Amino acid sequence: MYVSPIQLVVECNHMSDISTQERQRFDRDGYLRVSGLADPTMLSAISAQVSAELASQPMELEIDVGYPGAPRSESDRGASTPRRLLAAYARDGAIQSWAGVPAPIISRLLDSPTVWLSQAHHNCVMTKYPSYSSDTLWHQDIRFWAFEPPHLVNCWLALGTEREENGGLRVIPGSHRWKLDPERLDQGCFLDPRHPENAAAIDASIQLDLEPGDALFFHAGLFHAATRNRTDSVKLSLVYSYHGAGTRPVPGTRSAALEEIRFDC
Ligand SMILES: O=C(O)CCC(=O)C(=O)O
Repeated sequence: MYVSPIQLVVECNHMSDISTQERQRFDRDGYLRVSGLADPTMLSAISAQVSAELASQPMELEIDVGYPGAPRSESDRGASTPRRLLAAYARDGAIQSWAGVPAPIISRLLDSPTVWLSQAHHNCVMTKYPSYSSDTLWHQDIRFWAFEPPHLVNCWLALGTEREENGGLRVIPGSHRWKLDPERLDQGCFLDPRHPENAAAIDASIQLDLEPGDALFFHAGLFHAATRNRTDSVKLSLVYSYHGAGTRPVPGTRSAALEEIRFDC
């Protein structure tokens, strides 16, 4: 059941903004990197809270996603490796306060004075541990979400350095604008890399390196992928998803199951 979110209205943090050129680049490419959006004080507060909660429920495990490289069964080594700390916004503290910082940028990207944070999707700290992490194949986040129209933007905050070797994100620029032939997808709705059009698009993909405190905004329809973490340190990223006033979760679906948080920008 969709619960009216009216009582959860939060003021935007007006310190963050983007230029017209950045907005145009986002429309064209489907992503925008904003360096140092989390200042050092905010970043260390978020990182301290995340470190303190690394073992706290609710969480999703690598074994639950079952991606290539993940432990297969509960008796496998690494079976208890976390993949995501869930319900991030409800964890309060710095993790929650952060949600207001990207909101004015989302407002500009979606051309909507009000923006809504979905607690039903992402709303998590992505954890990527050495040894037992997995590969995320090429996908659009929106594939299993139900919003009309399906315009959402993720804000991915890097708590540490993100590179190819620790499983940082790759994207296919402009793929959020594709009119996609369903034959290009496999049964899990991942891009089938054997399809010639997909192979060419994957060749043109780019790695998005991030520094601690950088925020990556990307459209939920943008194809992205990431490998497992081949370093010795865990990679941590705080991820929220937002939509504007013209988009609503479809009643009766998982996307409408949790209250949304409204930001007036
Ligand atoms: O960190 C990764 O492997 C990518 C995660 C991702 O794209 C997702 O959960 O939608």
